[in-house]
Amino acid sequence: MASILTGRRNILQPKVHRGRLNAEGFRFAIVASRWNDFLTSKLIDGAVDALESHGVDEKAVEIFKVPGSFELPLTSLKVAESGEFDAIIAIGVVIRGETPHFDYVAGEAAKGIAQASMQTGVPVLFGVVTANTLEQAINRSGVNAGNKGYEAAISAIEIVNLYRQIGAREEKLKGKEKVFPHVV
Ligand code: INI
Repeated sequence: MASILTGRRNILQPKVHRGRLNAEGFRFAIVASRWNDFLTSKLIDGAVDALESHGVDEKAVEIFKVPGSFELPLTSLKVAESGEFDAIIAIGVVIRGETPHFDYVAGEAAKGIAQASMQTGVPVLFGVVTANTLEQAINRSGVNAGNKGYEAAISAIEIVNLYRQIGAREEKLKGKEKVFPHVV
């Protein structure tokens, strides 16, 4: 790491924890909205491509379809609560230009997906395209370049590996004295 003061390499080199990109042995669920299906199907393809190319086992991926992005949070919560999956990739497309209630649908999807994750401890990745125009949505759905489903799946792989590492550290620390609480 470089110092922002001197530009030289810091003497202090903290240990960095980062999840590897290996999907082998993990189980993933994709919860996908059917609204704007011509785009969400591309996002699903992107997510499946990412998982496949990073070694996910056959039969370790399942897809749950919902009518719209508004239904993503509760479905993701239920799937997370099943305890069958290491991570969930929530997929949807919400377009402002075509959605008078864009803010409600997009806002609730984002808030609810985060809540599902926090409530269960199962990572739920945000693979929802929120765009002002159809053109923007197309550009983020891998029809031309870039695919939010692919990106969310890569993040899912990284984060399950990181949590596995954190879990392994916790196991190792069991019985050892921790640095907190500071007040006795
Ligand atoms: N759902 C979406 O995923 N994207 C949209 O752009 C959208 N629009 O345009 O309204 C949308 N609406 C449906 C919504 O998510 C629910 O399925 C519906 O309101 C029933 O609860």
